Amino acid sequence: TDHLAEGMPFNPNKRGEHGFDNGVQPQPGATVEPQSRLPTASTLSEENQTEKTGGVAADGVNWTIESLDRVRVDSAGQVLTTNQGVPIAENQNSLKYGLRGPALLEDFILREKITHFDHERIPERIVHARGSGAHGYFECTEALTDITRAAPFQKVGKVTPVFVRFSTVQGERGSKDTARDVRGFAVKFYTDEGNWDLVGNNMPVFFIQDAMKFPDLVHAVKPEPHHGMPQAASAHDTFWDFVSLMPESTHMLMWAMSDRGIPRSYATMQGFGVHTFRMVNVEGDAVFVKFHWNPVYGTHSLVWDEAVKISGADPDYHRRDLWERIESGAFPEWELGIQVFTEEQAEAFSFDVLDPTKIVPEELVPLRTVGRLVLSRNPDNFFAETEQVAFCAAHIVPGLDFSNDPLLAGRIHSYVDTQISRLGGPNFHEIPINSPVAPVHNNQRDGMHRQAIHRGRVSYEPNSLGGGCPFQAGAMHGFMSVPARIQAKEEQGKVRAKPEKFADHYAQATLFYESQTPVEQAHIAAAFRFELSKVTVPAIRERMVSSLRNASEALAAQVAAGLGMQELPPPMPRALDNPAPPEVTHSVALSLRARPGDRSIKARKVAILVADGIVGQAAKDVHAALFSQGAVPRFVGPHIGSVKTSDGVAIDADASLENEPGFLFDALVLPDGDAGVQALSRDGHTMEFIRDQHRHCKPILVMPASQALMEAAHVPLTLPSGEVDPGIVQGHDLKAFVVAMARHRHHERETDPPLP
Ligand code: HDE
Repeated sequence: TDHLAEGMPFNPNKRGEHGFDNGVQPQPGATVEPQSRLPTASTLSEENQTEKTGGVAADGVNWTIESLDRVRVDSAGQVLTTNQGVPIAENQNSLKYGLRGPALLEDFILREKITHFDHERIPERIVHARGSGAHGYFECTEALTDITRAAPFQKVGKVTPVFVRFSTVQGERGSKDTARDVRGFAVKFYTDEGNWDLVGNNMPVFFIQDAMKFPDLVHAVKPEPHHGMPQAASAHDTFWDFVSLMPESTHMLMWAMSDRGIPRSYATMQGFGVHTFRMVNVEGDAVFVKFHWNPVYGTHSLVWDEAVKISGADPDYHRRDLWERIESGAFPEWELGIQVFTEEQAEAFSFDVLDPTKIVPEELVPLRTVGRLVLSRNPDNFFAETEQVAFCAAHIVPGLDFSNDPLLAGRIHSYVDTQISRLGGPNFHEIPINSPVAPVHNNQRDGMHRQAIHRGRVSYEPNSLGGGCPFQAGAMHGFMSVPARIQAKEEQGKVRAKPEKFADHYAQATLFYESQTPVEQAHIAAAFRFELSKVTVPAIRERMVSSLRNASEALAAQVAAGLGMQELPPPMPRALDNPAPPEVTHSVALSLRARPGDRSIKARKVAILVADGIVGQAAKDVHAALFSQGAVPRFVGPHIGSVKTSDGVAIDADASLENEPGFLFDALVLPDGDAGVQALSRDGHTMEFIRDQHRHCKPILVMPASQALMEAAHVPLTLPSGEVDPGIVQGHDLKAFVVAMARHRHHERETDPPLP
């Protein structure tokens, strides 16, 4: 109002118009600095308090926060207006002729409101429609100047802001989080030299070798076209029909059917760039590189029965988990590992590094940890940020380059193309979440929804009227493709075919399966059994088992038995009879057990059951102890609200047995106090709660009076073998309970089928 009073229009939301001095009115006649995107002192993250938590983001500079400030809108204390800024006097009634008369066409306020509403939705992503994102930063921990000139890797301590989106693949935007599926792991680095999108998955290989097959794969896995089922599931005929006819998908199927397909949290899964990329140094020398994200919290998964139940009680399970971790300050974090190898090394490998159905085993080329990724801030608006973010495999920066992976080649085209229809035109790079922090200058003009107001009359190059600007950066500064020689043999010419090593479809499927622990192997067999049992056409089930025989006879036999097959079908004929012997036949790194993480109990959700008559102090003590170690303990009772404890200690239940069932928690504490235990045992929810916790192999602390609860739920205190169950801690031994929790799950308790 001060500005208006002085007769000068000024919109504090558009500080960019007047430079960075927010709130300072431009003086009449003063030259206004064009908006700069360089960081100012105020972008230091020490001042990056999040409004929701009041917490301070971890060290580092986050330029995106500054660059997005110019578009953030906060309506607190503001008058309601139309999109033209016209104040609206009344927002309850449309304009009518008389109290009971017809609504009037001239009501531009109603028409604007309804018209905007009619267009609120945009098309969902054709794949990866359901996702969740967060802001954060990448910090370089090892300078890579010897192999790349890419900005994020130039100096130890260099911080690059990022936006990351995780997703499922098959389900639609409103589907559940805990489907058995691949997860997307897409990272947008806002580097000093433009945006780099590392659009990866939580599995290091893919179903197909060539982009030509991608629409077929997606059509096969998506809900079947006649009836639109199933949602967020691959367990149906068309998917298994397709993959059983595509033996190249066998390796990826192993990953997808493993526990990787049902992660516990986005924060506890790995990420991979999948394709082989290149890094290029200032001299122009190139090496091959593979990208790995390894979670500091370790790799942890759900069990299938749990995933199914969660999808009913909380379809937003992973979204909520990501949001809550960040709000509570338990920032998800990953290390970036790279595998670096030369083209000559690659030629000697038994597999082709251009084949995206193959990994480079870590035993062959070890991982180098070169940085860390921290997610420290939730978006302000889901649509504006998470929905409108546009990742493109084509977005790379100087110092990086593609390889000739034929799947990657198709992706380089696909992503920009899809954004044009999804986001409504070619200017999607101007949507705030997508706009780079590096300055953008070129002669592209116009198009739908253009934001930039280009000055001058020059929009071509070469020009003299604009002093030749914007000018070419030259080889020292600009992006340069690696002048890699194409290794096509003269006589090959243009071909539609694959190199020979692509034809080995099984060696690495075998490697993966053989490298799993017995528990993981059992889960893979159970997942194949479940998925194929949903297939209605017997010939498809048989074809899949016949293909599996080439990867593992043991696995194929178990799956066949689980499907009630009388005898094994003959193995599928192989494309390549004598593939080159693999360098590595057992890779510890492929098991989830290889990365237990920091072994803390941070962010773990623990239910402490309470009811009238329990011993309040004991429950409070456990709560305090778990909280102090970073866990998220919650009192769960027959109803929310106050609990009358036997010792008069005040406890408020913040969840009920009905609204937060047992499978939503990582661990369980059963209380002391006979009266309270009796009250709990009268509630069927309690029994289900305990049985699910036990069945899903979770740690349980059983205080003395609650032995009776365990008995009432028919849950044994020992393992099926009769030995002590290390996941069940009796008494008040909190230390032992925390140790049991650090192990996450106690699979030695597991039986298939589960105990009655
Ligand atoms: Fe994607 N993929 N993809 N993909 N992909 C899309 O882009 C595509 C592939 C991946 O959070 C789409 O914006 C083709 C591999 C992620 O917004 C689309 C091929 C990998 C995401 C597309 C592949 C991925 C996508 C859909 C084979 C792992 C979500 C909407 C040639 C390395 C990104 C969109 C986000 C999204 C095309 C294969 C990862 C249609 C043509 C391999 C994480 O452009």
